[in-house]
Amino acid sequence: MSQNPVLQLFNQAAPLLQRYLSPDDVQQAAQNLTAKAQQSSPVIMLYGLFNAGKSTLINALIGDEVAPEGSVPTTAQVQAYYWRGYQILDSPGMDANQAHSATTQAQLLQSDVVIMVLNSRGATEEQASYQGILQLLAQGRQVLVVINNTDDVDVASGEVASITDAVRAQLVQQAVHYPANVQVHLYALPLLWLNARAGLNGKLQHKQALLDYSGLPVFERTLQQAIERTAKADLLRVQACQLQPLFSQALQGINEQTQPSKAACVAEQSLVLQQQQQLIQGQLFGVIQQQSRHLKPGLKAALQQPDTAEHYLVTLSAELGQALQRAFEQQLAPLAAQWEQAEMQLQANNALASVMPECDWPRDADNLFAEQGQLSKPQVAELVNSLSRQQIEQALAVAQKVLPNLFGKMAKNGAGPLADKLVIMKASPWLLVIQEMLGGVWRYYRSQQQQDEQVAQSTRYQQQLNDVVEQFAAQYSEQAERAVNECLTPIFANAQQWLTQQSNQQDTQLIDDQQQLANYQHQLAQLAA
Ligand SMILES: Nc1nc2c(ncn2[C@@H]2O[C@H](COP(=O)(O)OP(=O)(O)OP(=O)(O)O)[C@@H](O)[C@H]2O)c(=O)[nH]1
Ligand SMILES: [Mg+2]
Repeated sequence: MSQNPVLQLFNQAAPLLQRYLSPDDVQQAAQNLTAKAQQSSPVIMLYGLFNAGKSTLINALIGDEVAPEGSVPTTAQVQAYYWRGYQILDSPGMDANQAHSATTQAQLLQSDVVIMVLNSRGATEEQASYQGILQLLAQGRQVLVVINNTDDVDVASGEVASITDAVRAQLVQQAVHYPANVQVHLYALPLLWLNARAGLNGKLQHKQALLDYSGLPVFERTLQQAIERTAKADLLRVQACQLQPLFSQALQGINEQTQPSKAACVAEQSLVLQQQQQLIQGQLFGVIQQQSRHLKPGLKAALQQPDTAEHYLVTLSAELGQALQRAFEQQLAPLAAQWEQAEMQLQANNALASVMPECDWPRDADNLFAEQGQLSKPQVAELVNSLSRQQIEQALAVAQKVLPNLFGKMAKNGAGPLADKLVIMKASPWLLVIQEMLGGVWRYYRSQQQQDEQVAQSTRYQQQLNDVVEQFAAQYSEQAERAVNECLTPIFANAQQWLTQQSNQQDTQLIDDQQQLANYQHQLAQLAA
């Protein structure tokens, strides 16, 4: 059995087929092939609508009333008989009922010579039978068409010839929808008239004239020839033909998962991420600009009231930081939902298992997607905390450059210790940066005041105070925007990178399978040729 090259090829391809087809389909094909590989002579099957006379024809061939006949749907399952040593199968009418037709179709795949029985009364209108015939021819199967029951037609007026011509014309007309080889097979297709009942009676009553009239002897010769044409090599070829749709189906399954649908899906998600990043950034920058505008009058008033200034600065810094955090939180919530949706879409596409990047940020994906997609405070804090020491140092360096007066003192001590402090505390770097900056403003103001009490009351000092407030507002905007970017960029960059990685990984596997399957398909086509 393992010598059978079709079976061998199938066994090789089976693990791959299973990845893209239902287990039932693959198992069914395996069973059919194994059964077929064990068979040494062709199987003949009678096929057609109910009441066509299939069972009567079996009886006529055998010369005995072995198969039950009837004017209602009679044959309920495929039944095997023997004619000249060959297995001949009677089948339920293909239109009888769903269960019966399913049995018939399954058995049809296993048969090598198919006798399509048409009832002379409706022969010119049997669309389903024509389709069946053309499909069988497309599979390279031996087919004989029988128009049965001459009792119902007017032989003398030439009705036999006109029905035959009409049936053949219908077949030729519909064959244009099938591969070119079908039309070639069609010209050689035997289309015979028969009176099965007369044939049976002729045999039973030993009446040669009746037998000759029935057309049975001609039919039997034609059948014998068809069987002889079905050599062993043909049996193998039929098996290979039967397997071809299964391979094509699997290849289609792979194609569905690869370009363009999956690539389009990944590209779509990538675009969604980009848009989301821009949107969130824009919203947060809006918040920052608003904050920066509003803080100026209060800050200026506060710096002129030494008693309450310190308290005001602490409150202001906390409020600014918290407002920004809230905005960030609000903006990230839809993002979480978006990612969840992206994940679902990609899963539906069977391409990716999960869209959450396995990266440092966010460190805990499950936490990020807490119930109802809401972000909790600690989760946002974690995002914010991811500002690196380097990033904080950069922020301080900028602050020193833009506000040399405010951060002049710090320059002497060096930015390092302050950065260390921020990194260690990490409760909320934005808050701390803001506090530190406001502290700088405060320290500057105090030192100016101590150096020259009079100057503090002067116009020049008022001017300086304005400058400080303006500078602080500008510096705050720049710092906060930078912090927002530094938080958002890695989140999105990681998500994008992860998407690409997953997509490439999947593609490699799919492309390998695709090539392998195409290779198997080529081998199968050679066996089917
Ligand atoms: N007069 C005449 N009657 C026929 C002929 N062939 C079949 N019949 C009758 O037509 C009826 C249906 O025949 P069956 O052989 O049972 O038809 P079938 O195709 O097997 O039908 P199902 O098993 O139901 O699918 C029976 O009553 C047969 O006796 C024929 O050539 N001449
Ligand atoms: Mg029957």
